[in-house]
Amino acid sequence: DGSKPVIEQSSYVDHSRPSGSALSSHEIPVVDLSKPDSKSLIIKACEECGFFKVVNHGVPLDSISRLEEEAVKFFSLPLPEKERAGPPDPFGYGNKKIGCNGDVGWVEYLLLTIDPNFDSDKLPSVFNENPEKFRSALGDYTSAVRDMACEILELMADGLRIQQRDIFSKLLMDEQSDSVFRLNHYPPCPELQSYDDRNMIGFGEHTDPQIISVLRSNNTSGLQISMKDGTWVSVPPDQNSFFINVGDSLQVMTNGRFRSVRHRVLANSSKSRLSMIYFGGPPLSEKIAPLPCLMKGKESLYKEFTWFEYKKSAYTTRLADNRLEHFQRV
Ligand code: GA4
Repeated sequence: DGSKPVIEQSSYVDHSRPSGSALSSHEIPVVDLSKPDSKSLIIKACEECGFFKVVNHGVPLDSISRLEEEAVKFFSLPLPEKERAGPPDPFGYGNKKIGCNGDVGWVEYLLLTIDPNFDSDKLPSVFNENPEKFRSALGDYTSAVRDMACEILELMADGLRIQQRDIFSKLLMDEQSDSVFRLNHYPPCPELQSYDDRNMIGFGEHTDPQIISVLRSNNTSGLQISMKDGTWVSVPPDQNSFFINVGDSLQVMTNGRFRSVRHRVLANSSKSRLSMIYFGGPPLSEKIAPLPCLMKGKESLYKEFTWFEYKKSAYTTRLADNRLEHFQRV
């Protein structure tokens, strides 16, 4: 039918003015990975924002565009075909429903594992014409992005004066690492134009449970982050850069020194937004607790838990809930 969603790729100027304070990009910390000051800028950004933009990231542009092309192709399929790849339990296609506790958004998505040992027969058989092409684009992209995430995590460890440089990155490199990958497609929401309330939710506010998240989107706005004082700041889109989120697990490991950032995505009235996010998580059996070398006589703010326990508890919550509350010492 004629209602196939059209996804804009990489090549237009975004004139939309999303709601939320229209602050310019200098509010968002920017880290140039090729500069020697990147380490201190990363620490500052993680403490103040829990969020920053990365330029000169070293991820081959070709690996980004190949995966983007596959994602565009997938989301352009007729709905019944996409639905054959669902529901996302835990991997597969989802539409509007997020998680299983009643959250909804103006979004469709694919949740995927990046574990190469995962039996691909258990994966949705959507990429029927050329599953290999999709798998290889996904594999190339996720390994390049994981390497960049590890470089950043090592700069963090260094910047925090932790002896063991790979204390965080080794968790992502572990064969058992519980990392996931997500492709989100936010179709244009035409009804928005007729309302003054331009706050239609694409993806509701939340923090990411993992250690670190690496996001790349096309040139459509929508992403907002919550500052310490609770104000929402719109993140100007930049298809050539990556955005890093501190996750709940890293907040715990730094005993609250780094901030797990609340963020959300607002729907756009005219442009399609496509984002790809790598969520770097530890092995399920990993104990998540403040690193002793960061405590310096201070008390732990958190009860000890494994990533498995945290994840299990997370899946009983609503998107906007404070998932760490349950693990805080009082
Ligand atoms: C938020 C971060 C990742 O997208 C995700 C999400 C997960 C899901 O979509 O299934 C959750 C959400 C996320 C946190 C709370 C639970 C689980 C939906 C939800 C309501 C894949 C993740 O790991 O946690």
